Amino acid sequence: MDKERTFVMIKPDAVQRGLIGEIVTRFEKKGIKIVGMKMIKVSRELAEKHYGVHKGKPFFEPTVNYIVSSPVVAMVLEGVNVIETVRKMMGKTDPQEAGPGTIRGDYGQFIGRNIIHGSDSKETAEFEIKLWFNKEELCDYTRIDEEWLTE
Ligand code: IDP
Ligand code: MG
Repeated sequence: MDKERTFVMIKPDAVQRGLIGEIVTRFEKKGIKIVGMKMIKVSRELAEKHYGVHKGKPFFEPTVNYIVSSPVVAMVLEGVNVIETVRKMMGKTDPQEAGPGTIRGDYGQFIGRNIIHGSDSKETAEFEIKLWFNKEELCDYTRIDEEWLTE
């Protein structure tokens, strides 16, 4: 089983509402490995690059304004099928539609303040990890519970 990496961002509303720990804990307890993590005040340039695929859409400017409004926690997570697993754990983009038990479903109410970002494909993950992290900021290591995660 091949491991992959994904980019996750705990967005400004979640940082402001004291949800960093709750969210990180969910990934840790699932057995997903954190290989990079930092808090940053995002520049407009970085936010615009990150949401570049949405340029021209009505929510582009508001979303960039949201992301630069307060610090975020950026993370790289590693695991088998982690991109899809994280998307499932996050729930649908609109917290009103995200199911209970998902991060957006449990902690958010409105699409413009939806708590968390996670890469949506292998290609996006590769692009976003490179955009947000230097190689030296990512750690290769073994977690002691790894052998107990699989048969
Ligand atoms: P995703 O974050 O689930 O991948 P995308 O459609 O890629 O969803 O949208 C990127 C982000 O833009 C969303 O997470 C949300 O913060 C914001 N966004 C998307 N659609 C809307 C909208 O209709 N109103 C306000 N913000 C939106
Ligand atoms: Mg997206």
